[in-house]
Amino acid sequence: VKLRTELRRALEREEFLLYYQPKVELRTEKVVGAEALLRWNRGGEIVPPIKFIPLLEESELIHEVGEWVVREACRQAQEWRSKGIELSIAVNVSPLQMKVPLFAESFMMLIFGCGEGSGSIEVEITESAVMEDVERMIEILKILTVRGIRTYIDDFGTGYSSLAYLKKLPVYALKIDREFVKGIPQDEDNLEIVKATVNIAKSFGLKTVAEGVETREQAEILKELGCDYAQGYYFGKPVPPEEFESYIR
Ligand code: G
Ligand code: G
Ligand code: MN
Ligand code: NA
Repeated sequence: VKLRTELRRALEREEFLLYYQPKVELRTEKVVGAEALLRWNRGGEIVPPIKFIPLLEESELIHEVGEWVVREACRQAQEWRSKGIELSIAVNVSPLQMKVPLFAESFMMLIFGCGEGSGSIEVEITESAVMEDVERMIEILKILTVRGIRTYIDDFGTGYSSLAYLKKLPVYALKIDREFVKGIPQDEDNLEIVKATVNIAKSFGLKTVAEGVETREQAEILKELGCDYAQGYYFGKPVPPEEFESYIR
């Protein structure tokens, strides 16, 4: 209603912005990438995505905003590269965006149109989005993978994928939902879930990213379990690009 009109204006007035959260390689403790997370600067108040992404999705604006996210991530990757900061940037893609015919082809054209080769932009798709239409998602993921885009299954463990599909999914990595990382190592159930997920991923040749890592102890344990990457407040919260840059330096 009113908020919807405001959101359309927000796009025109360039009130959307991307925050960045570091992704760390556990083995080396190096920041290898960043996840781009959408925010809305509504007259100085920073609005989180849960407050407006559902509205963008209802109003079809998600397509335009989704394109803006990719172009902005490309621009940021180029700016950072020119400053000697080499990072991959992962963007989140709504299941509605992927329902558009030729999504993968359009996505690649968008990136190349920004003068960005593949390799620096990555894609995150939630497990539940994948499970909505597995066969189509496999085709999309195949195209992105062949073109050199690393793809991630987000919120893994919450979306009921079957092992049969997991074997067929052409993705780079599973992002273990932070619900399962919470409370480890004291939470033994979660610890077992994380262990099992890392091992299943390994047997299918997939990398793993642990989300929601909040302590040094958790980072150490995940590394010992063979988890490849981690994100979470222990390494860094999502922050505006300038802050991310000073964090990297
Ligand atoms: O930044 P925060 O942790 O509040 O993000 C909450 C959720 O919002 C994330 O899990 C992510 O799935 C979603 N989200 C963040 N940015 C984007 C975006 O650019 N596009 C889409 N579709 N979802 C996003
Ligand atoms: O679902 P997705 O992973 O895309 O969204 C990330 C969300 O999780 C963001 O809203 C971010 O603020 C939040 N987040 C990231 N790291 C942590 C963490 O270590 N602890 C908690 N509680 N939330 C986190
Ligand atoms: Mn994500
Ligand atoms: Na998540």
